[in-house]
Amino acid sequence: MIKHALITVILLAATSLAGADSGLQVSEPWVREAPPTSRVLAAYLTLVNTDDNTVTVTAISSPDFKNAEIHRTVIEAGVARMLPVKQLEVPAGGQLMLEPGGHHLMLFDPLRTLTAGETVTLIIHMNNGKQLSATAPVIRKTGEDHSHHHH
Ligand SMILES: [Cu+2]
Repeated sequence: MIKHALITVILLAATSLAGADSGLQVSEPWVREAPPTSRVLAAYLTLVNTDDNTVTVTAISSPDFKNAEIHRTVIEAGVARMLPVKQLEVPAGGQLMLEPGGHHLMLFDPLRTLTAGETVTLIIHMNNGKQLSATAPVIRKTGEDHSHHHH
């Protein structure tokens, strides 16, 4: 499918944007498509640290939204709740996944309508002052409640 090929190209482009000197790379960023009236979207990605030191991510922002927050989903007494996360530590030579049911990025108040196939720019801010940008495709996922989905 042409659409699928396009998404693959975007993913490759996002990967090649990785800052060689920041020690951090972004793998497979994506944004879950939401109904057009939705003011909140969720984004997921994997942060890969190729450096010898821990890299601390202090924020992830997007010029396509008014605001963004890093969250963590926790289950308390059988109820899923989301807690804001101040920073993410990516271990040296390791990775940290933002995925459904775990850490994720909440994007608030989109500045344009984002349907599947469009892309969102994400900026990863590190505590060393460096930034890394990634292009995340908006993807339609249907079916089960992914907040309770496990691989
Ligand atoms: Cu959240």
